[in-house]
Amino acid sequence: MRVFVPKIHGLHSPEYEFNDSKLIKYQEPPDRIDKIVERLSINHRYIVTEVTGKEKLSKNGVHFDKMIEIFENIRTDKYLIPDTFNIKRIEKEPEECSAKLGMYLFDTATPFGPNTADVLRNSFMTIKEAVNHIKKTKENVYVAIRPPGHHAGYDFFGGYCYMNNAAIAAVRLKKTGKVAILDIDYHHGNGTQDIFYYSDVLYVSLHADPATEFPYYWGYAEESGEGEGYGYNVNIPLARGTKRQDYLMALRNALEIISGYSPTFLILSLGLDIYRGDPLGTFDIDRDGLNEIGVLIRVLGVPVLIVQEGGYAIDEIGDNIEAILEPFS
Ligand code: OKP
Ligand code: ZN
Repeated sequence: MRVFVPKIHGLHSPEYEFNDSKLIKYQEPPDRIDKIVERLSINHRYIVTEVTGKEKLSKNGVHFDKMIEIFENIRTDKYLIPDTFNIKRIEKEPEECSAKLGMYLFDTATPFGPNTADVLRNSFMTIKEAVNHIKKTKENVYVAIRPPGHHAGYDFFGGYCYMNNAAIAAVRLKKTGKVAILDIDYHHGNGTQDIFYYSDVLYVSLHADPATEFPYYWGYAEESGEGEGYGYNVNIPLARGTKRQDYLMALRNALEIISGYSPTFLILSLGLDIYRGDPLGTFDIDRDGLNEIGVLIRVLGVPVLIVQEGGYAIDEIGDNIEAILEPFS
């Protein structure tokens, strides 16, 4: 299987995030992806391509222009964590960079640094190359990318995410067929849901119940989509501590819905934070469980674009990625 990696992702590397009323070490560091790439590079089933190119963010096809313009124009010598949020959503732009970011940011875990915009430009190019490859070959592709994307909506960002990698791919793939997105990250993909809420791109998410887990204000089962999108948003919230067998049962239901939609392409938002040893998750899914998840999804027989989202058990991330990708490779 082909693997695409944004070459300069490591230039986005905040030191801290503000979490649970404390300043803590940033939980989404470069070695997440470095460890994955290191492992797949020595496995003959994978051909790893580092993407060096960059693409202007304005052509992303998904996000609100004003938010993207702010990303393009931030000038800073340190990682900014805004302290004020635009909950009234006024459109006037303040002068201070931190306050500009606060217009669209929804949490305190998403610092914006000197090279963040450049890394996003490189991410965008990487997504485009992966999309071109799957379009041309109809073969499964894996994008080993960070920062992740599924919490970035049309006009908001947060949860370590700035731009929605999976959504950017979906919009492009939609030009040649029907697209479904399956999100198995531990956290609800509120950004992806938001972007496709009014459209018939099918979004199905298995995630921890928002009543107890981030992102708290999205991800309930009654959020079904609206207008053209009605019925095409499917949330399956699961209790903290959900065990492998219960998870797999819920996954079979999710796959039944996807199979009924007959997509031309499937995008898999892959969060390895469903693994039992993950510091941010609580699900009880072991490494064999990850492999079984891969097997069940693979059985759909649809070409899959796999996009990396979360996964913070860094010492085990190499073993975990191999376990889940093996059926697709
Ligand atoms: C990103 B992805 C909870 C704070 C949560 C952000 C978590 C982002 C997860 N009190 N902080 O979905 O893996
Ligand atoms: Zn997550």
